[in-house]
Amino acid sequence: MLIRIRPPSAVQSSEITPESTYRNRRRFLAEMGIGAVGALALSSARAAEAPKTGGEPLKIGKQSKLAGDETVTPFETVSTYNNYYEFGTDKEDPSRNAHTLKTRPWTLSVEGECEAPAQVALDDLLKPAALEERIYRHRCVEAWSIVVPWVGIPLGETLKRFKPTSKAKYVAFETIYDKQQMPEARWSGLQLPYVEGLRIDEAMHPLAFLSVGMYGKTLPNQNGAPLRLTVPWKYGFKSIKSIVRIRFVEAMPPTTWNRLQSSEYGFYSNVNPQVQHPRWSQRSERRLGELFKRDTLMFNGYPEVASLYAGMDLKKFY
Ligand SMILES: Nc1nc2c(c(=O)[nH]1)N[C@H]1C(S)=C(S)[C@@H](COP(=O)(O)O)O[C@H]1N2
Ligand SMILES: [Mo]
Repeated sequence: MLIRIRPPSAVQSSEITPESTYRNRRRFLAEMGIGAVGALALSSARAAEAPKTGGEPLKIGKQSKLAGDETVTPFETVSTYNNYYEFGTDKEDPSRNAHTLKTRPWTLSVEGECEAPAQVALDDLLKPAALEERIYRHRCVEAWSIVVPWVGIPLGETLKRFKPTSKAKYVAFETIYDKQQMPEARWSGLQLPYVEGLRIDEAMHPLAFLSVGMYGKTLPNQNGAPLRLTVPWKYGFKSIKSIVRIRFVEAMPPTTWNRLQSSEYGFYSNVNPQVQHPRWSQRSERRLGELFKRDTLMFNGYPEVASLYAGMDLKKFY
């Protein structure tokens, strides 16, 4: 998002040929109008370059369309245009590299200011609650947006099971960090593990969601398998991927992009067309797959969260 630190040796001549072949083949197929299915049938080599991960069907109890009539972005786009810096800084890197992440078994540690801290296996976290599908708009600070049918569980109800105390004013989240499984991470330019945070009332808001799947199936690794945060009224970087730790805390926790450049990335990071960013317009956005820009909406079109910020100067608390 901000910087790309890559030593010259990171681009080896051995990599250049397959990379350009890959791009050319994609462009060729796109120009021929051959869709994803045709492309895969045509070229098993391409499948090896862009591994598809995740993908076990999930049982869905309840469905909510929370993006109006807006068209769902194709799975092919959402699973190949990603930010997941631990697997590379180019949009196509995570879909090619994230297969090295081992997502089973997975344990989530819930700690800090709560009466019932626990280490929970992912399956146990999911058992009591029926899985929901929620179609949300999702906007990156880089001025692109997508509409995704996520599958998961409400964040607030899940957190309540661990009985946060009155000292729990914020919730801190942490991504797995394993250099062996994430060999590209050393070039990310980020201090890792990736961390994010919400104020407790934001985390308890019914729109805040923990996703375990999308498009009816378990998450591809590049989209944050096996468990990622989804907060649709905030910029994409708040939606931390592959979460291993959740901590209830009294003080505002650090967040990865704020640590890197606090003038550009605040703690709140609510989608707000009135607060400008030095490098990307926050007034409008391009929905991936669409030609014309759309106006960016306050709170990304989720005005029901406005009461969380009553009386706050959102230009100051960006
Ligand atoms: N661990 C981790 N989580 C992350 C990121 C990252 O680099 N590492 N990128 C963030 C950013 S900038 C965005 S826009 C979203 C992208 O989510 P998506 O790939 O599912 O669309 O993931 C967020 N979560
Ligand atoms: Mo982003």
